[in-house]
Amino acid sequence: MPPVKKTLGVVVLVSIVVLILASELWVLTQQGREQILTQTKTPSQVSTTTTFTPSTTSVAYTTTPGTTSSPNSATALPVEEYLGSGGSSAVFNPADPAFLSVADGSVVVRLTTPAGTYSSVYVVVNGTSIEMRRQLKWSGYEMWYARVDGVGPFEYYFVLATSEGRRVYLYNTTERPLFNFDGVDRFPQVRWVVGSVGYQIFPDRFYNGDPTNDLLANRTDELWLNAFSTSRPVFSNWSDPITPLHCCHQYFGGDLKGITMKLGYLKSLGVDMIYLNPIFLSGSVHGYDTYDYLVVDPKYGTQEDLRNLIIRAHDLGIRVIFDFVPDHVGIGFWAFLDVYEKGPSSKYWYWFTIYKWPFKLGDSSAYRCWWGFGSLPQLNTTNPEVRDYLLNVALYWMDFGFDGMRIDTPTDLLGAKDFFRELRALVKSKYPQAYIVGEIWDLDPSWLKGDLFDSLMFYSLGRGILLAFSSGKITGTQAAEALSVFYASIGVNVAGMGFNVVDSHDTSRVLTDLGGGRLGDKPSYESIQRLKLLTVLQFTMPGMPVIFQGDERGALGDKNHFDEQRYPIQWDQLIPEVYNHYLYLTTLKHTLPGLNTSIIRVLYSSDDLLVYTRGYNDEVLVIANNGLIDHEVQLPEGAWRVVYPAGYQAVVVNKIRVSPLSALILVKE
Ligand SMILES: [Ca+2]
Repeated sequence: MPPVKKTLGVVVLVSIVVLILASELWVLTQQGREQILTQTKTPSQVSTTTTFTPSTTSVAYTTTPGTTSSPNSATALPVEEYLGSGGSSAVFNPADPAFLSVADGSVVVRLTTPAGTYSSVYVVVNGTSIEMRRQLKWSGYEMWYARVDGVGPFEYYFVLATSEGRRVYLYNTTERPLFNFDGVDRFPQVRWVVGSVGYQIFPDRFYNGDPTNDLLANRTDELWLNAFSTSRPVFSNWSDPITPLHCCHQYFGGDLKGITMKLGYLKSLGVDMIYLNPIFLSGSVHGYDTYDYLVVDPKYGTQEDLRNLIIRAHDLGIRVIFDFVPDHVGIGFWAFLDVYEKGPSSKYWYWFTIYKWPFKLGDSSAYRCWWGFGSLPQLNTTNPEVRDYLLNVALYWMDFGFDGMRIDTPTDLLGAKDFFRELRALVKSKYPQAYIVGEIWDLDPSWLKGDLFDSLMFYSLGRGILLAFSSGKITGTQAAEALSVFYASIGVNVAGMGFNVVDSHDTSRVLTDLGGGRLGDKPSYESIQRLKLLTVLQFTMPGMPVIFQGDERGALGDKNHFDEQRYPIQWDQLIPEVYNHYLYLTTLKHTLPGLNTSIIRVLYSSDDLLVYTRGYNDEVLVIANNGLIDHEVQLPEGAWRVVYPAGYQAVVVNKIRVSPLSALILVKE
């Protein structure tokens, strides 16, 4: 998107909102007595920036006296006592993927309880007790998970045990005391994402593989059409200085051939997926002002160039997703020009919302546009013709060979959720492993329930939590709490599909955010240490770390200075320490089995420390220190091998020291 539009918003820190769930929570005693366990005051996983609310249609834990005996009581734990009303509350809603999803090939069941109330929690599956593991903890609540092998129908209920030996049984309904999973995965995970490393490419600024197309942008640049602009596009050599038009109309000549030529570089870096900023005919450097959705922009090459890029990438095992911009177009969009010329007699009149005609191109008062920018007329996506057109565009490019799409500003669309529900159904029916990511900056789990997106661009994680911790703006304890809220709010399946960005074309580069300076500066030792800390976290979160082009080379760029972060990659400049660090992280991501799962457990935190494990058996342990002094950390039981920093390779037990502004990655021996 154009740079003007983005603000990170109020990111992350977390406040817990207690909401009242409509249903009541009941418990069935072994004698068949009916007791109100609690009027559920439901813990909800809500940050100040999410719109998450627990479903009010969740299961009511009711039962009728005498209708059934306690199922499986013989195989469950012995019942010693039952909690009466006012004892405690637990939250479970099997219709919400946050509580039940299929991840990494198994069903993951999760339950939220008040923190510290229960010493152990079991899910009893077809008569067999599986101990649940404490996964996350935040503001008085904790979340437990259990993995049920395979994906098939099963019946289950929960047993919650206190340290004094009391037991609480959690059942479904009066008529059907057992919960039932029917074996149908309604939100299948796009499994290839889980172990992948992503890379974002901003085509004009990546690599110039074909100088013959460099000036073609001159024919279509929006400034020639816009009656409200006197500027003209600028064409620059690869290392020329930034001009005030840098963000959007200063062209450097990068193209699709250039990307193809650099596929070897990307492969050796360990990239598994490329996200391409818009490549279709448009009037700007960024391409979010589409002129034709079905034409590859000549300044980037031909359709054959694109086909060649995708084929070559696939040959190397690299997937490619495109940037889909359904909300708005450019003033050079053919249907919009038809309206501009013909007025109400245009058959595309109702593709837009026109306030007055005739109008001048670029007049934001004449038609509905995106965030008031006259260069970006908004499409009327409540018009079925427009919807069909856009859906066919998405399918066209999927048929062409793309592996998924990143969707621009989805929340701004008219009739947004209806549109994206339709889009998902259409795309997934033909391409079940297509990856669909929405550009939503705050964590809004309502988009992640299985009917809309597989992931959001998780700025809320990468910048809201990880960058905030690495830059010292929040403590380890605040980070642990925020991470817990984040991962409690979304399904484990979604966590594994996370599109985990720490920066992009729309933000400053993280090395700049971490004190490394602006374009052309030499980043300080401390800023590089902080970058390493941040990226260890980014690469060891569930999901796919996505590198913004050049971050792996130590590039700098301040968004507030004409979007410096978009400056062309200077291929003769590289900070080896940074590049080698990224290279090592992609290797770890590919080789440590724990990082190829969707599960995280937050273990411990303090002012400076954040400690968590990855994998269903805690195969990987990460210890991060954002403080300026070193700390001794108690290790979980067993022997641990240090795999980061590289070359360390010691096996340690009991305790380990972690240096200031650094992280350790250990694997279970
Ligand atoms: Ca070129």
